[in-house]
Amino acid sequence: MPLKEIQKLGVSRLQILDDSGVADPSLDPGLPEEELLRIYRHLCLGREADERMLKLQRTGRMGTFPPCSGQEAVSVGAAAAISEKDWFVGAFRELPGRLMRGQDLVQILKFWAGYEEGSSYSLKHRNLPDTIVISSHIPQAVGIAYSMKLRKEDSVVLNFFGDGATSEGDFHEGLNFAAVWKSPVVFVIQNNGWAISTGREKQTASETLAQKALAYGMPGIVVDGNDVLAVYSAVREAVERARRGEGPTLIEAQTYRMSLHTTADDPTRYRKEEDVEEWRDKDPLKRFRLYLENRGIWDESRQEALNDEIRKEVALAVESFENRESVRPDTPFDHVLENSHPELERQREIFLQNISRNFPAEGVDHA
Ligand SMILES: Cc1ncc(C[n+]2csc(CCOP(=O)(O)OP(=O)(O)O)c2C)c(N)n1
Repeated sequence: MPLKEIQKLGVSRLQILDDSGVADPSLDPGLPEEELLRIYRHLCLGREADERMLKLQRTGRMGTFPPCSGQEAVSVGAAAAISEKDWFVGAFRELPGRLMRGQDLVQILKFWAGYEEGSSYSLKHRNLPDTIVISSHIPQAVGIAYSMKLRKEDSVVLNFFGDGATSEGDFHEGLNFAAVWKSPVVFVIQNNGWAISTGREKQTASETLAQKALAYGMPGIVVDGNDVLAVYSAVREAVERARRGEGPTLIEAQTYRMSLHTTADDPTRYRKEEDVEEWRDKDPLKRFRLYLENRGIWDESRQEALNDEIRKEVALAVESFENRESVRPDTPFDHVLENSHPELERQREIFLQNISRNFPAEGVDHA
């Protein structure tokens, strides 16, 4: 009996802007000028904040953090494609998108400096905090999306994670349920080529990460992750699909981690400088700036004005962060459960005693 092909599985790749910033006219999403400039502003703001945080960490004024330089177009393009009623469930390399979603930079600085206040925030903007435990937020994103569906809210969840996260159990469980429940969620893989020092090809034999979608019964697409218009368009289409009740989509945004995994990492131990150089020419900021210039809505003087404005904005946030009131070291105990608990209070007491014993000079205020 002859073999009959019963399924055709295809994965496409979307790119709209070429390296010189020229858009394919048949694919250009035709965004209004104001929105194009808002997108560019957040790409630049994200870069400035990221570079500033690296300097703060290097001078001992902030804790370990994961830089996102080079990956700005993914979270900004995706954030531009959702609205205020939608949820933003990021991992930890979405700083520019978080800023676009109205998250306060001072709070982000506190988070990476290890202050509990950095994690305790209202869900007014519908952004969830950074997640360090890889892929643990995927089932949560699916749960939020499913609850939106049950409540008949017209809201979609945008969920980011790295290429390494697609090898974790939570990814598979999350995607499986999302598809079965037709949850309105858009999964965006920030495929930056590396999971710390593990290269993409060492952790999965899949030719693309987007093809993993097909196993779960949802569409998967690859986009050029350094092309902000391509990311925007792919997410926009997936969001519209989700709003129509047609369920989730998996988007693989191909980008590159130009910087360190975290400030505790030394990438020269495991990757070639030539690879990094090759990607430098594909800088998402450079490419989008050329696009704006080609359209006649950007020039050097506007760039200088923007640089000035952004530098001031970031400097103000840093100043406010550095002038913060000191916080009680036991604040994490306030947030473990909704209400306090005798065992938790006992542990809090032991913790405070240990601090007093080990750091008497700090003069910890137990009040
Ligand atoms: C469950 C879990 N396992 C291991 C780690 C340690 N860890 C931190 S980041 C990282 C790599 C993540 O790679 P990827 O998902 O590609 O995201 P990227 O860091 O490249 O943005 C690992 C293994 C962790 N945080 N959580």
